Amino acid sequence: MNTQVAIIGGGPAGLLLSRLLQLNGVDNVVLERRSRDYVLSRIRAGVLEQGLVDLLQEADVHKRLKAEGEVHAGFDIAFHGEVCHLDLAELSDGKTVTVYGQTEVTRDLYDALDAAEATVIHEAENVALHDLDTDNPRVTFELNGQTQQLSATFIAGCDGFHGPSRQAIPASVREEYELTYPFGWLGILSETPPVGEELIYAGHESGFALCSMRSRKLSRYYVQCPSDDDVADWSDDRFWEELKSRLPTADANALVTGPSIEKSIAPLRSYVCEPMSWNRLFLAGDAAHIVPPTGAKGLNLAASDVHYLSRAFIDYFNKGGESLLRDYSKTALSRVWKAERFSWWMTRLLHCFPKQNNFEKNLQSAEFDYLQSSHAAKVALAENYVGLHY
Ligand code: RFL
Ligand code: PHB
Repeated sequence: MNTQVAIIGGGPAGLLLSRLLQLNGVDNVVLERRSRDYVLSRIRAGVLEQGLVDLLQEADVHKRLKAEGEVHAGFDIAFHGEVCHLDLAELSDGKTVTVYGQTEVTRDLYDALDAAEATVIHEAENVALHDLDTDNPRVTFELNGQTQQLSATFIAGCDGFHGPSRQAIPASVREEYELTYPFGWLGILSETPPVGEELIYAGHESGFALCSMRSRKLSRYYVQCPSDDDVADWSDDRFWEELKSRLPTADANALVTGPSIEKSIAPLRSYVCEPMSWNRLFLAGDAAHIVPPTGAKGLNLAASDVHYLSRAFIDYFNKGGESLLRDYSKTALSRVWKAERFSWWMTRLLHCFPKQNNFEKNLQSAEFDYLQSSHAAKVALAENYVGLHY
């Protein structure tokens, strides 16, 4: 098999890249390790920046998003019971975010790719990258027990944090920057109406909590927990009790509880790999970087990478331009580091750090007081939350 761009990974980054390339006449093949049902069963992000919404419109996969997605013009940050409202629209010249599940974005992309008869190969096992520093890079994989080969002009590594693409950059070239946090997020999905119209991020002495949603009937809630906690130890009752104890009283009283339909623990990590490209290989999304979910930036960063990378491939194949590909890593990393900074800042503001001393606790309180009292601080938060321009 031969193609112009071999895309490893059929998550949101890989599928969106495939769709944008296909609409611009660039031939590509997606290789995904999992089944489609498995990919569509993963509950992940929920908050889309306007930049991603625009990109989904460009990819012509926006109709359901426009009909079912909820535009949010603000959210609350609570700290030890005090509430600060962020009017995103007022603070950022009318910009907003859209609440629409990553699972639905993925489903819409699959539907569009199917309709266009794009090649997405599922359950491709033992994917391996070869000859990246030659003009003829290749990917080998196993499908139904048979070894197959895909030759391409370029390879796009969109295979998430645990995929093989990043590892194909020699260790002598790769710089890795990493912070791990001594806690995770326990998340549940429940068929209950959300506690309010907008998201609530809450910092509390026993830990962070987040009230989010997928629709008017489906809620998504998170509580900070020790990273080695076992999800089996968290009954629904224990979860609801913990969540309530961390929310401002009015929100705790308004909370509608019910059985969870999904429950999982995600570790928190900040990570960047530099460079994001090496010879014929280009990384995008979680394959190159991870942010803690506090700022809702992971999926949105995957989207901005795909924006830069799709333009670079299209320019190369349709006009012979090489400069966008050459500059891809530098261009993408400049936005990545700003999102890393913001996600780290919001995580530090709202979480309980086990070894935090009183000085650090007072700094956290001062940070929240400053946010509450300063228009400039609110503008800075809003500018980052709605997403920096790309
Ligand atoms: P993905 O989604 O991990 O997709 C990578 C795909 O590659 C496949 N793969 C392979 N394929 C072939 N061969 C191999 N050897 C392979 N190894 C892996 C995988 O099966 C998968 O299908 O990465 P991508 O596309 O870069 O997308 C990134 C986003 O998924 C991620 O950043 C977000 O979900 C992060 N995130 C959030 N981001 C936001 O922008 N807003 C949010 O509100 C938000 N909330 C979240 C989140 C992530 C969370 N977790 C679970 C860490 C909330 C949570 C709880
Ligand atoms: C979610 O709805 O899953 C969600 C929302 C906001 C975040 C993280 C996750 O910051």
